[in-house]
Amino acid sequence: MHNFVKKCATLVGMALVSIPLWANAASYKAEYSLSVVPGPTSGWALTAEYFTQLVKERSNGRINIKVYPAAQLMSGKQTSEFMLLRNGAIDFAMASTINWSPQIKELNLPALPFMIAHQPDRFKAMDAILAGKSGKVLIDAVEKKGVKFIGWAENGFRELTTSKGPIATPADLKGMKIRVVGSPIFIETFDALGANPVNMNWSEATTGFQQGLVDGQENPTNGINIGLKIWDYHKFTTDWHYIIDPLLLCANPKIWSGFSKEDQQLLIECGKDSEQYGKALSRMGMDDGKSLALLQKLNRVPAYTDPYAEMEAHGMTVTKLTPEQINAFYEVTAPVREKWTKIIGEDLVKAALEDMEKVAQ
Ligand code: X2X
Repeated sequence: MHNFVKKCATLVGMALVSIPLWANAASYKAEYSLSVVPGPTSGWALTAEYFTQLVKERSNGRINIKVYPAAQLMSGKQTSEFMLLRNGAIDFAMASTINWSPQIKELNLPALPFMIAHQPDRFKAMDAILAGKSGKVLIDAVEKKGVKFIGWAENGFRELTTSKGPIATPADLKGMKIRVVGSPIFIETFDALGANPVNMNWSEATTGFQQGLVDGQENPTNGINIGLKIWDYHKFTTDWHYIIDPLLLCANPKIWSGFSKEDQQLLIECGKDSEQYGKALSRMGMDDGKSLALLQKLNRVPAYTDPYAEMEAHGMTVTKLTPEQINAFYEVTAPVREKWTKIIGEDLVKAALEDMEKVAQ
């Protein structure tokens, strides 16, 4: 009898808990879209897939999000992603600060050439920005422009790959055609380096590499270059860490406010876990082993574990710049940092330098 009463009480309790969930689920979309610019083999798309899997599992299938890689939702035009998310044509995006920087000037901060590369530990410096005062300014700037910020992830530090090389000094880059994203700071940075920047959407870039329209490009090693088999086009890579693009996981505000408070919290928690996974994918083989250990724990280790050995095994020459060599690039790009510090906001750049200072030994 006692057991029977207990069972009834549990059933009643379950019903009480479940009713609001059913009520909410009824107003949810059967499927939400999530935009990603590069293709499905990128660390970025894998991070987005991981996020949607976590959300599906933890919501017991109530929230279904489908990843649309390869800039499908904006016909390849990556710098229009922000507007499409804001106006509701896209529900969620895991987006690069680079692609949104034409609309949100503060997002040029991590693209200030060699600013983070110049720090003693670039990963710690990036994390300090995201967790610090300057990160808060970035989030506020994004939200003020009309989308809901959920969390960070990482495409990675962008390294140079070229068909001619090796590149170890600014002089080596002279006159080389380098594909860049259509965001003005890139054109100015590569101009300052003496190169010949060519603005091209990522959707057309691989064909451009194949046809030799450009001599090089810049993208993260783990995040993009290895998945793309960049060695089919470029046999040289230079580790110069010149900028990084953190990824912003965001939602259209109407879509966001359609979720219950509990589900909003669930999405934020899934975002935090996918940030850890995405950063580990981006940093694997480049840190003290922490990233690989996390990927092993998650049982999600890529087919290779040493990115440099992987590239060399495919015939690439890897040039890892010393801090002194990076400094030469840092000096040449000083005018770009000066000009863009004014555009981004002097207070924001100062806050970022202070955030990074706190973790520099
Ligand atoms: O276009 C690029 O280089 C990429 C894929 O990294 C971005 O979307 C910023």
